[in-house]
Amino acid sequence: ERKRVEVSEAQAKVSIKELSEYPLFSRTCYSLKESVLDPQRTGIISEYKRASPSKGIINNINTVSEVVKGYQNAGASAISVLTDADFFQGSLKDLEEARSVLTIPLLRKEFIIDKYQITEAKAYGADIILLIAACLTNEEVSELSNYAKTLGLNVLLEVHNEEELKGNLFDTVDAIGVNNRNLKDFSVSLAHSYDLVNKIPDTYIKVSESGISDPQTIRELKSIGYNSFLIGENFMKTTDPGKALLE
Ligand code: IGP
Repeated sequence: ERKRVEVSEAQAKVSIKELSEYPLFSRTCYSLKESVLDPQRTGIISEYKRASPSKGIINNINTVSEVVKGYQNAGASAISVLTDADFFQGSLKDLEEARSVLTIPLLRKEFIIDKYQITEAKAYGADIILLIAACLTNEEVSELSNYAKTLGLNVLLEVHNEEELKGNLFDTVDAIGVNNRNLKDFSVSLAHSYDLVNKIPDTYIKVSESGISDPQTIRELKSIGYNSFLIGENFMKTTDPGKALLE
């Protein structure tokens, strides 16, 4: 039986070998850690999010390049671009467009379950991949993060609770993101971030994800130990997302 982490190349139009010949595939990735810890930047990972399953369309006016340039100029430490089409109306083209205007790390925000998607992420200009613990076994997190490292990518592991953290603290993971949004009912609670921060070793960059909408919350999360903040909707729902980050 073919392992799930190997699976999608069999169905793909472009082979892994062909992807590895794309020009962007051979670039050197920016370091997420360095950019997050750079005192000149804000620690914010800001997201280009056109739509979401809970909110529907959030912003279909501002282009990818205008938004991500705005974020970068406003002091974002990294940029997240959704590539999932079904739920978020994103694409690999969005990722590539973001890459072409950025000089900071870029995250491919996707439900990753196999090596093919990681190869694609590199070929389309990502510096960081997301692995969601809720969708993967510990063995899969280990294998996929290892593979990402061989391509020079940074790995952000997303968890919701202690159960998902357990058994996933590999040294091939660079950052741990605590998602404040419950994936089943979309409810948001910062309690997730509060509960887990002390269970994450300090060797990892600690990211609080989702539902963050004011500077006071960021100050609080910083004071309990978070280095980084993943914010999408609060910026995207305005007509000038970069300016929203400045404020
Ligand atoms: C951003 P928000 O509430 O600021 O728009 O959230 C980001 O955390 C969220 O988009 C997200 C996500 C995910 C989306 C976090 N983890 C996994 C898709 C898949």
